[in-house]
Amino acid sequence: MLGRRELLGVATGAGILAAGATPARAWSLFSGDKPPAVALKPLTAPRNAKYDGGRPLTDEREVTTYNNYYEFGMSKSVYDAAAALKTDPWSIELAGMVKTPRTVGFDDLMKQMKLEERVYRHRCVEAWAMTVPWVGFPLADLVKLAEPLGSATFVKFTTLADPKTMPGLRQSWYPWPYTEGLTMQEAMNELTFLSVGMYGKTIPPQDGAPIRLTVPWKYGFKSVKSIVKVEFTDEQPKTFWQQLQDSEYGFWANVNPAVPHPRWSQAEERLLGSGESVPTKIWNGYGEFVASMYADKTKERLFA
Ligand SMILES: Nc1nc2c(c(=O)[nH]1)N[C@H]1C(S)=C(S)[C@@H](COP(=O)(O)O)O[C@H]1N2
Ligand SMILES: [Mo]
Repeated sequence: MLGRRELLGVATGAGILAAGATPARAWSLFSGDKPPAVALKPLTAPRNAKYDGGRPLTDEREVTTYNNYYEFGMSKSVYDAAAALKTDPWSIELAGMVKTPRTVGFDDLMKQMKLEERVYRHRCVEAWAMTVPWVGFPLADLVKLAEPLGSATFVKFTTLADPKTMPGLRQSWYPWPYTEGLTMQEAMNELTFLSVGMYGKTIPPQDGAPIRLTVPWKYGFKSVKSIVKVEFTDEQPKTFWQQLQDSEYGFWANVNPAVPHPRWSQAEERLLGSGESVPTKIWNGYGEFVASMYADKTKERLFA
């Protein structure tokens, strides 16, 4: 048996680490076949005009047919495989340093949250970008519901890991389940959003149904999909991508065009759909909302 580290070496050598795969590739892989008909429900909410994508919306078809969702495979065409994701019933565990650990049903949660629509830009570490109208609610509202203890300083998120429906879990060198984390301060930031819909409908499986994080000033891998657990802790969580390759995909992962990925430039990004290249902005252009959170973190590797 190869050790985990050696297996990882093999995986990297073969270019399997997709967040690290070469960004030069076809931008629209949609070949004209119809994506599978997963029943999506209409889900609309008043648009909050404070958050303006600043770019034309990306075509819905591009957003729903060009994905990163490793649990369903390493390619961008996972929409077919992801149709197997079972989202009903769904529940989320509120765990760790909270007043009362408990599990909340997704439908029950939806009754308690006030939904709004926000258009956000998304910047993948692989240097592609999209602009999406999300429907959801601030993560801060869920944090309030969870009643964390004052001593909690981080929030850890976990994606469903179901070997029956997720063929990617057979790639045993990946540290499943997919996890991500934020500081409590980041979690309470007004931009930090939990999305339950997009383009006026519930989120399709491949984009992270039924509920995903949306943190637009960070590289896309921070936006963890299909969340089953939200855990409060006083230790910085070790994330999925950090466990794979901390030097390339760190905890902070804030967007910065001046800090190249070890294997490619982050100066520009390619817009899904048009394929146009545009300059990347620091904090993905959201500095007015988030930069102040990092003013005192001068010793941290904030941008990769
Ligand atoms: N559970 C899980 N969440 C995930 C990923 C993943 O593979 N698994 N990929 C991440 C990456 S790298 C990106 S860019 C976005 C992509 O979201 P999209 O497919 O909806 O565009 O999801 C993020 N969340
Ligand atoms: Mo990504």
